Amino acid sequence: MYDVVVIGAGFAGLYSLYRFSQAGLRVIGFERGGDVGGVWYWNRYPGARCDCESNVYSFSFSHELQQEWSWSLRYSEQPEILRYLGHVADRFDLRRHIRFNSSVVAAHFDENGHHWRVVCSDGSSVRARFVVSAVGGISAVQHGQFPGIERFAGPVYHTAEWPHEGVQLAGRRVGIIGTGASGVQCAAAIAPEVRHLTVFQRTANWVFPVWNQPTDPDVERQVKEHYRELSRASLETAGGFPFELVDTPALSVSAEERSAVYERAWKRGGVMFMSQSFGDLLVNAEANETAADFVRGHIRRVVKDPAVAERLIPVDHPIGTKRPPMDDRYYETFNRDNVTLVDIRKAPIREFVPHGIRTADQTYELDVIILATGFDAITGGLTRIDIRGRGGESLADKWAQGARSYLGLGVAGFPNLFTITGPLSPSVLANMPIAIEQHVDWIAECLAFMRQHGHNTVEATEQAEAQWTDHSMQVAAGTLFPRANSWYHGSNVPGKPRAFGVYVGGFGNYKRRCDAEAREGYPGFAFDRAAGPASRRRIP
Ligand code: N01
Repeated sequence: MYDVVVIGAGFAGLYSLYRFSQAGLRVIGFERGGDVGGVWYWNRYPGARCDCESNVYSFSFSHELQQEWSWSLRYSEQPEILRYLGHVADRFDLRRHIRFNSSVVAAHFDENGHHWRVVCSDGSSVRARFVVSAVGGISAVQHGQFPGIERFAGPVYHTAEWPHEGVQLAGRRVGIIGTGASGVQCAAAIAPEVRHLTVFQRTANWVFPVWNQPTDPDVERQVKEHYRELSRASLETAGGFPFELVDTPALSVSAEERSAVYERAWKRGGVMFMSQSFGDLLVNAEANETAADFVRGHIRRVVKDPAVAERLIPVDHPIGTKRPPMDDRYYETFNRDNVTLVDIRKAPIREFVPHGIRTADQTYELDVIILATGFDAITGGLTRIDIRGRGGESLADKWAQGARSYLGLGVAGFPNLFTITGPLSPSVLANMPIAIEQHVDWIAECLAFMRQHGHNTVEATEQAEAQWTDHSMQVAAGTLFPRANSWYHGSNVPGKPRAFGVYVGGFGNYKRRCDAEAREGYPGFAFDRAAGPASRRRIP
């Protein structure tokens, strides 16, 4: 019997295995990939790069690791991040805990024995007192369900299932479906080498530049000197980055000043465009419109064909309410003679045919098709596993009308199950490695508390779960996020109920809430609950 099963060996899985094994627990990790890396193992499409700055999109738990690793670029590309995670696994000897090429297909809680039985796709199983999900919020691939896909004569690749040996795209006619973060990066990267690129766009997105460049040695030196303070500061801020959001309202300054602020923030790039310009862009539609107007101007200036520029300008969602893709070359890509932008909102894809894609008004001849069609995000990684808690209740059934969770960490009725960066935690709206470390540390502390008090089981109470779920929905309802159709709500997955899946109240606030929960003896959790629906403890 293990103490802890960890599902997944990306950032979250690796740190879990490190932290729990250091605490003397018997751990085992299951990873469906052939090596560590998680999303960085799978998403090998050309142009795959992190949209957070490398020196903060990395672990902070080891000062030595921070000091010895050097990032070559301000925003790292996928191969370098994968090398980093491989280095972490080696440096802390974590691979010995992991079974690779092992997909967890089921986890059932045994109420009498107080343990989980975890089953893999090869039929093998283990028992463990705790299951810690490190499956990630953006790991369950969505292929888009296109009629006739099997009739297409050429290869079809999803960006998150990219062949490890690479793909020969030079000289070929390539179609790419999807203009989210993956599609945007991929399209910009492959356009110079393919014979022709056809971008099938259903929803135009606001794309921000990152101004990527080689790491400045002076910046690196300063960061390394101050890593401890930077990491500590990141735990307190709204985004999990070592800077606070600017809080000036956009309409409180003159139009000239506003333009100058946007210009400066645009030049800083990436998430800075919104977080370092004005504080009300995601809560005030009029303020948001001023930022949108700035980016519209940029698109119209860069894209030479005015009709194409208009097609690239989002019309259906406020800026920032869908995750903005980030790329330095995307808009310029549409000035190339070998690139065509197709509006499939106007003329939808009807079917794949042997030599291409037929839309409502035309057939596009293609040799290769790339699906950049995204993920069943936030919940899909968990609901695709047959997870059953008390009374055999299935997690997928419980979440059929939307995810319910206490702090995104625990689910009522599912004892001894923890979900790292789970639904209704800040997850994808925070700097992931920092958010992951905060969750894993919190779980490790909870397990130590249980050991100290002789508890066998822990689970979120129904009441705490209901309060947190309602609170998370209310916070989201006070923002502009509900005005977009996005994977934040599950609206990209046919049949998935629309429910906001992320806590948008800020990472720092969230962490303070988690700290209080632990400090007060876990009032929102029940320990050693007897079988039956009633929770023993109440949230004050
Ligand atoms: O997925 P997406 P993604 N027919 O869901 C379209 C992270 N990430 O892989 O908007 C036609 O954003 C869909 O259209 P619409 C990041 O958090 C991080 O790009 O639903 N089109 C959309 O354009 C990101 O947000 C990095 O109308 C269809 C696209 O496909 C998240 O992963 C890099 C369709 C999917 O966009 C997901 O990004 C890359 C259909 N049937 C990704 N189905 C970093 O830098 C879907 N689409 C860290």
